[in-house]
Amino acid sequence: MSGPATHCGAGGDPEDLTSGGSLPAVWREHAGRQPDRVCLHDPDTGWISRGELAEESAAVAGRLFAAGLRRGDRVLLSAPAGTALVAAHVACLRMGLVVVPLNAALRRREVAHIVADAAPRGAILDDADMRAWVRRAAPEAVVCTSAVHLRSGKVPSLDDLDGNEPAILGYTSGTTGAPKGAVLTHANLLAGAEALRRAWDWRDSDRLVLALPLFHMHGLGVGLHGTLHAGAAAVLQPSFDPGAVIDAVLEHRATLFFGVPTMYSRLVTHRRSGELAGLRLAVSGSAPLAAELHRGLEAATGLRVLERYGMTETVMLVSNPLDGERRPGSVGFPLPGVDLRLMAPGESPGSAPEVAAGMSGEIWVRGPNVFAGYWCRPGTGPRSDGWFSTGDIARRDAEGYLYLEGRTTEVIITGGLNVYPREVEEQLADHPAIAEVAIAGRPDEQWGELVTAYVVPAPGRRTPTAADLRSHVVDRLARYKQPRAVVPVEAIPRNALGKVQRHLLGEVAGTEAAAT
Ligand code: MCA
Repeated sequence: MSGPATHCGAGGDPEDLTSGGSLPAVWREHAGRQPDRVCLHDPDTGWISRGELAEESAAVAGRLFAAGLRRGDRVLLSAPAGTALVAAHVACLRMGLVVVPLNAALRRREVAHIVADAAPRGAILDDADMRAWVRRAAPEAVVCTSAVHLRSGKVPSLDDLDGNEPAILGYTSGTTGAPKGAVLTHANLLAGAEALRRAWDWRDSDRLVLALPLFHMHGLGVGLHGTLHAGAAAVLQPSFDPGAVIDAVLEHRATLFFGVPTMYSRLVTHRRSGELAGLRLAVSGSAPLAAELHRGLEAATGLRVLERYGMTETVMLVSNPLDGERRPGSVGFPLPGVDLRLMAPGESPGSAPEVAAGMSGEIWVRGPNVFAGYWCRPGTGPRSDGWFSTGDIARRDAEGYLYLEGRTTEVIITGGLNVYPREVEEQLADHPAIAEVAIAGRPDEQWGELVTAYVVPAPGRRTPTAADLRSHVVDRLARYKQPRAVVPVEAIPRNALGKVQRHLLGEVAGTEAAAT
């Protein structure tokens, strides 16, 4: 390579990433051109075509409209991946409703927070508990298991969206422990999908095995939107099972697979992992892929996994090249349209030049994919000039490859899901056997990091086990946020201001009391 590369993927003018108008406008064009071409496979109902998805989503839009939902209204969506969920999602986007995807693992307290914040007027929720919680928290909202249970009605105006209209409210936690909603516009979603189409040469002949949940940016904004935008097809799986993924790759002659590192660590040890060799591209994201796992996958399958980096707030930002070297441990180069700068602590674009090559800096980004801001939190999110500080730290090597090195926030990433220590600590603080508790991630081969509780036991009490702590928070925290290990400590290390020094927790730890 001659000199540092700046962008990943095949050319194109970054400015025209949103020239299609909106995802629904592009989908409509695909359906109009080749209505019979298949686009989604559901394990229960089989393939549906572009035309069928267009018809089905229009019918759902008619039902939602008849139920009183109007442009700009927020609608909670949560169900296992399948064509019914996709039709509901597509219907909402087509008629200008704002989708609020909900992780099915969330518990009552977590759901109540989102309902209070987003003030939804509708909810399509597969889980009965979730429906009951939402009904209690938002008695006026239209709540149903599936849109087919709503009365049918006249189809409202579809696909005539302005790029600046909100499309998705994606809840993501912050250092405060209270999740906030990232407002992604139609232009953001389109720019995100178009950048990936160009970078990964996503073609209408591609078939993706999609075993990621459709309530996070990875499965939804990358997997589903990318597929429909490219006019390609996806084989949906309601949960991740390595054998089922391999079967689907063979049966449907799939060309693409996207996963989090925990999925790849399970695939690599599967006795039939070699049968993934037919894929043209396997992509990893949401958490760092260990260089060793990258090499192990190549040995087992012949695939050089392509690692990329993104966030709920920005769709995708950086990717290893499709053609050219994919470096283990690196996330590659900025995607088309993404302006990226590495800034020294306390500096920001405009206030100082970038850090020198080889030096670490905080990642700042700008581009048509970067979200509009956090819902109802003026003054937060991107600056008025569009720059957004990601909270991630990285360095570039001499050839421009980007390496993630850490975070300015304290988020733990377990199995590709973000957990914020403060939120877990707040829920454990009233446990009777706990005097003090601090939460941190511990390295783990399968999960990446394990949510670990460092506990100072209350006087006269034994250190609680991980099972004790889990049962204490069973109704308050999704299972993936619950501590998997407990380490007794004599004191929680704090700085002069009383702030927990999480990086020192490992050093003050005594004997481990319990782990799962
Ligand atoms: C499940 N469990 C977990 C997790 N998932 N614990 C910690 N971390 C997790 N991620 C719990 C289960 O509740 C269960 O607990 C126990 O672990 C074993 O469950 P198991 O059946 O083995 O797990 P699974 O159902 O197979 O799920 C593992 C998974 C899943 C497939 C890796 O976590 C997953 O789909 N992760 C991907 C999430 C994702 O889409 N992230 C993208 C975020 P118990 O035994 O107590 O019941 S978007 C993003 O990050 C950005 C934008 C980006 O760049 O992509």
